[in-house]
Amino acid sequence: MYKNLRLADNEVAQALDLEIQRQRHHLELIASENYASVAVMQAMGSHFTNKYAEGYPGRRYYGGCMHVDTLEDIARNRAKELFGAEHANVQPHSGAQANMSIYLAMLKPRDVVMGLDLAHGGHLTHGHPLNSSGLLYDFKGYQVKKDTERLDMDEVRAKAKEINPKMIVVGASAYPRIFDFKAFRDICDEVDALMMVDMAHIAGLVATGHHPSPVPFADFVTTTTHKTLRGPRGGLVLCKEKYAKEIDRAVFPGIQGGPLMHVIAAKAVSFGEALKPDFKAYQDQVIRNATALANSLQEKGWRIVSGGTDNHLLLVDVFANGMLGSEAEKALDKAGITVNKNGIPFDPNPPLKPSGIRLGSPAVTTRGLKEPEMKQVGTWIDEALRNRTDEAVLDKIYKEVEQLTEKYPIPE
Ligand code: DSN
Repeated sequence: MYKNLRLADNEVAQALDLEIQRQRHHLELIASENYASVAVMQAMGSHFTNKYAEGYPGRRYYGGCMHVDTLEDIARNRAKELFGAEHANVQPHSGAQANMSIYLAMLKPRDVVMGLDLAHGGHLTHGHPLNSSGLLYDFKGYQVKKDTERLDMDEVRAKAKEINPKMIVVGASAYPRIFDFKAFRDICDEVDALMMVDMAHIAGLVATGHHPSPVPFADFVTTTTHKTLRGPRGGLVLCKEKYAKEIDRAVFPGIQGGPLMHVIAAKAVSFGEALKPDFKAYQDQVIRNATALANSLQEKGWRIVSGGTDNHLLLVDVFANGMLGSEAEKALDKAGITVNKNGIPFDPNPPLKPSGIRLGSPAVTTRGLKEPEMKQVGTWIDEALRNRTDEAVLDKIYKEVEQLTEKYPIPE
């Protein structure tokens, strides 16, 4: 696929070769990553790269937009069909920009907004003090309950009544349970707040009905397109038709200039893939695999935050077994298993040396792993973490991981 790049620029090609080797031979358990199909990657590396197209189909600031107009309409229509949405904007370059466009369209600086605390599974763009969301708006965090490590809707309601937000942001980067979107809608109605759902992590599961959809309940839904949805890196906004003009204006010219038409092409391809029946089977396996991994680790004495998972990810409290998430991440890297350290709710440790690791099944499921292999992955994780300073054990696991990955190729 990259023959011409190799001829043109060997330095970059060599870095790419090494990355392809890494992707082939490591087990990718980062919950927000996936392997896009060759068709998605080809669309992203296509001649659409060359076109400027500020504006929207039929209303561009440049000539020569007839074919990108067709393309953007295909992408918007597929996104609407996939999620049953009234309006779609496929131009956000990322999830962060998708979120920012909603805030820009609907809020004024210092407006009060509620979002799930980052330390409880939320996201930087849901009000972290160093992110523009936290700098511009007065975000108040809500949290999971200490004993269950799950959201308690009575607590969320009480908090909403206390602070009277203009908007409630729902969604997470590290929450392994189902969101009750109807309960959030009811609370928003009770306090007269707008409801925004950032479904980035679960978008693929929502597309196939494996997680309830926020679309009927929320005023605005944002997502990335590269996580469980398995498309190119990028963002997407869905909203009710009555907000379409304000949202489109916020994306362009509000926060972006020219759209990345090559990425929009790849989004269109991935939405087309997600509309096919085998995507449903894939999401089904994503959940089965996350559950199998959680069970395998639980059986070996690892504490899983909230007791398990309903979706594609799980949080393991490695501190309960005497190590930091950062130490666990490093040891697993040496064993060929890629994860990220992650805070857990009410974490006694700091963010760079937190108590947990986050594991996800989307990428390995794309490769074809099923429950028996996930059980084996759990065994390797257990062995690597218990022998985290023993290079010989980590090296032995690395070789076993490599053998397994040979049997499950990545798309290329
Ligand atoms: N940082 C991404 C994740 O890993 O969940 C979300 O932006």
